[in-house]
Amino acid sequence: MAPDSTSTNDTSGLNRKWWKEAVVYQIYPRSFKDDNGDGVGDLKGIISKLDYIKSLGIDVIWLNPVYSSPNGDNGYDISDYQNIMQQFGTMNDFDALLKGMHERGLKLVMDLVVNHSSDQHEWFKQSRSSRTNPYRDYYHWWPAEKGTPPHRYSFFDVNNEAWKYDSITNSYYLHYFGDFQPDLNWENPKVREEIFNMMKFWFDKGVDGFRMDVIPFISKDTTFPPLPAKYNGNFVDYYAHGPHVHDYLQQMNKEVMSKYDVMTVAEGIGLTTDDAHDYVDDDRHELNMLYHFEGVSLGYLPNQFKVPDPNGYSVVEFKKIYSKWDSVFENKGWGTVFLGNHDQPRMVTRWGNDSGGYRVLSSKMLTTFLMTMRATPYYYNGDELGMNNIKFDKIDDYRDVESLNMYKQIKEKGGDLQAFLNAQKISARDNSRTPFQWNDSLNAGFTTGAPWLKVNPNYKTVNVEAEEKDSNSCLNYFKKIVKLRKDNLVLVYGKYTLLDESNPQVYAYTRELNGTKFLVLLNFSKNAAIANTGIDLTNANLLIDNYTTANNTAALRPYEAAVYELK
Ligand code: TEU
Repeated sequence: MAPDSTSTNDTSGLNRKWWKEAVVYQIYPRSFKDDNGDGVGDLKGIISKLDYIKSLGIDVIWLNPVYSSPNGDNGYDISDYQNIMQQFGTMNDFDALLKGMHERGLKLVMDLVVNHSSDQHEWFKQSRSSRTNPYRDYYHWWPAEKGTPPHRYSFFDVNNEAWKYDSITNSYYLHYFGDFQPDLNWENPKVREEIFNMMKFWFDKGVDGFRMDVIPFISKDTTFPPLPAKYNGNFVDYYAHGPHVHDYLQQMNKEVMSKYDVMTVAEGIGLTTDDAHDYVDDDRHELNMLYHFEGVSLGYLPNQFKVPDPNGYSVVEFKKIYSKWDSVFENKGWGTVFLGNHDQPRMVTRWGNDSGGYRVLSSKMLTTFLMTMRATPYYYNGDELGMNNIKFDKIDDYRDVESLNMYKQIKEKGGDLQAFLNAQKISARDNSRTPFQWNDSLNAGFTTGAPWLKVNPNYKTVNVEAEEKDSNSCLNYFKKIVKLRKDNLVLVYGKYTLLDESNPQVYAYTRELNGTKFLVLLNFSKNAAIANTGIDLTNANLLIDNYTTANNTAALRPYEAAVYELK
């Protein structure tokens, strides 16, 4: 297909693009469906469920990494970028998966993890072997005779130290994540060339895009100056978003993306609204979209590791953040919206209410939010079932390197382990990584073996088979609202206007396009609430409501979500 072609004949003035109109559905392959009974999801498993995926009405699938990996961080530590992880299958399986998706009109977006590789990658094995090895400059090394390198924070290191001493060459190497995930040196043109060729390999196979892992981290100040005394923990300033990030992305676009009709989305860690346009505006020739962390960071206590505020989060703040990010792209660029992914807890637990009988209602309410914003929605597998956090009691149940190493760190420092475990019940990544719930048989129909991570015991009732039969299920609601979005361009491109800004319970907004006007009312609380929009709803046309009975008033029931067309 021609580069930059649109999905439509664009006479609308909307700058229409297929990736703006798409609903992206994220599949976590490790937990989706296990075909061979080893307890780990695989590509054949996904192939066996393609009809289910198609039935959702979504257009694009983002697949977490499936490349060869020792799995220190579930595939985010890649040892061969052009091969498939053994546990997941073979390249033939991959080709069959891509074919099966394309036959169904589904597009496939892969994960691009190029800030770091695995320490088992051949490049790193060579690099660490001697100071004169041709691969030495593929990574960041600090010779020990220069003294201890200036501190850099590492996400998954037990001591949060990103420099690791390697005795083979008496040097330290840099790892912003686990010590098994050495950072690649993007300053080296050979590294960039290798990565661009690898991207072409996948695009030539027909892959439709990349989600780019921690992409603002690829450029760093490689003189690694000591952190200033005033350092406030802002990654963007000292760790990432370095002097060449835009040069590298422009080079990548020119040499790779510009030659294909594909979509790209940055994991925009640390990026603010001030940075956004430089990454995604058409005339920058870099990426198409980014997803920011401002929304999902709300409601955690400051300066602590993902500890939820006991008072919950402020709905007024929530509205402010999403409205601000909408306005950034009012005239240029394009946004994204998400509430869950493999790094986040389950959406309904974190942003809705998974207790007191509110799981289904609040889950549908959040889905309504995601499907009615002016941004491409990224929807995480299992959220369409209203899956919630498993909330492990013991550290032994966790598999995630982030949780395990943070536990070790707190233990070594003599910190409060119980408080950590309590917080993890809300915020740990493994909450969203539990096996997908297909039916009420053994292990939720995910595997016939021993699942790599425990299955949420609520699978007996929360599962695809049961929800397909229930017209009021989360699943059927999801299909309905996806269709509503796909059928109404106003939900994609229409102007967004926030109403009743200071209402602490209700999120209300209109969407408008060419004379069509929709009103979205969302009660984010378990109490009844009034939406003070000043709009008379008597004659409004109710398009969807998460309660079975229509309402047509400003009075909202607990976690009610309603979308109206205004006459
Ligand atoms: O995530 C980067 C990242 O920001 C996370 O480490 C995040 O900060 C953390 O989950 C918050 O607790 C990406 C991937 O999405 C993640 O799965 C990987 O572990 C990480 O990069 C390293 O590749």
